[in-house]
Amino acid sequence: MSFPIPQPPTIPLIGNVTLIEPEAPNRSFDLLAKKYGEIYQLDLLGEKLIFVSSYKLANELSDDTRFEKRITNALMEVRNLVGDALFTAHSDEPNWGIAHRLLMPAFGTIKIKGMLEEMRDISNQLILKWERFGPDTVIDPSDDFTRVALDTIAYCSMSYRLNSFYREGQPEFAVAMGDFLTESGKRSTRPRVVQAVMRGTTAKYRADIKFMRDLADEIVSARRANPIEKHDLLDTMLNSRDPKTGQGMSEESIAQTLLTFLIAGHETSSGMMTFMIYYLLKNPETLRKLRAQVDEVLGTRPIQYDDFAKLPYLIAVMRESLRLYPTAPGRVASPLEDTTLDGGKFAVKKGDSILILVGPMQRDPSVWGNDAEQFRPERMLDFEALPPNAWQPFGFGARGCIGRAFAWQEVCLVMASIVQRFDLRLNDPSYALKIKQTLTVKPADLRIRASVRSTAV
Ligand code: MNH
Repeated sequence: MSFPIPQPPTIPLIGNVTLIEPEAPNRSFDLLAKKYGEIYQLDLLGEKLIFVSSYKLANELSDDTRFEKRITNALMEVRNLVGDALFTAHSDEPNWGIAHRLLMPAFGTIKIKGMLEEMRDISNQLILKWERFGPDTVIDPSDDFTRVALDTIAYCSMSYRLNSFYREGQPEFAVAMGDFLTESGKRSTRPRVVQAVMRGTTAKYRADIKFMRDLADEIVSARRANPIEKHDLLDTMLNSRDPKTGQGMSEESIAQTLLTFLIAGHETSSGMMTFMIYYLLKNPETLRKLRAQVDEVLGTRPIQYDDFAKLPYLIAVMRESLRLYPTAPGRVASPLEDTTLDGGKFAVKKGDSILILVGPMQRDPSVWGNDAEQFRPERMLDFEALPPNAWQPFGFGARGCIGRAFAWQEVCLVMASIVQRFDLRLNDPSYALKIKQTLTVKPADLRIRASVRSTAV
């Protein structure tokens, strides 16, 4: 006997769409999970979307013999820029397999280790900027982490300098990208009739797409014409072949994949670092312990690759931040056949979209205990003891994050360097966490001050 999946009352034609805050859909989804429980469904403009927020159900959905990733809503719109490149590919699109097999080795730990000095080049730009600003300047960490993340991925993947630290405001490219992602999200919740009359918005959306595509095409063709010595990701894409089919990637596909790295690799990492700053400043004891470890391992010398493994408390802080706020807050699993969840309790159909709310899932008290809502990095020190799929901020299986080792090294480097170098404080000690959502989530309006440590060892 299966139970109906709970659903709030609907309005004809538009369904449940009025329940969703357009500026912060995930907050609405999370609140609805509190009200309707571990599984509920919504009708969003005629499309059914099922939401899951318990560990038990999310773990069951983490089985790629029964479920596959499905591209819905905002990700469908992101295809307007990047088509079938890795992140937004439908599971059966051949370009996904080609790019995946060709690029997996290039994102392995050895290759990422080789990018450390390039990452440091960018990280040092942030450190220098904060040093020169001194304690009297109010810093927007989210803004500077976005500069770091975007410049790092552009420099490491295609040896291209965005030079975001050398400009007033964000570079034109970063603005176009941010506007494009925000608008992609909004388009996916907008009725067609409304969309049709928003000509100005659509024209701007098209112009942003063209601007970014032109830049990516230019970078690819310039490299084709003038090869360089370095084996960066762009070089891998231009010159390797898929071991299975023997096919290379087309120039269009390469340009779309470069843009995908920029999309997938900047807000997620920058949001993560911003959450870490927030949690460290709200938990002085954690910051004190972290700094003690950083001082002990590094002293005043620059961090090296081998140091990462000697900083388990930093890793624990990273994991705990991503547990409470996974910056990519959801992923969609879709049944390969009609099936049931929880031993026959809920019936779901082939092709249904089931959105896993990763934040609520990673706060499930059945896994994390009664203090699940609290920031406590100590719980991550025994990471291997966690049940399978309980911590899943990088997604699952073959469609999980390809850039995980990249992001991990980048965040370790930047955060260790900051803690080593600066005393930090909140500009407004009473700051209360507010979330800003685009495709990803991050703290809104967080401001800090940084002074070079007087007590540095
Ligand atoms: Mn990343 C997929 C989270 C950093 C490139 N990434 C995913 C998914 C999650 C994710 C979750 C799966 C999404 C889904 O199922 O729909 N990614 C993160 C987080 C960080 C991150 C939390 C940083 C913190 N990602 C990066 C970086 C890069 C990158 C850095 C690039 C250098 N991610 C990708 C790509 C995919 C992806 C590409 C798509 C993989 C695929 O479908 O084959």
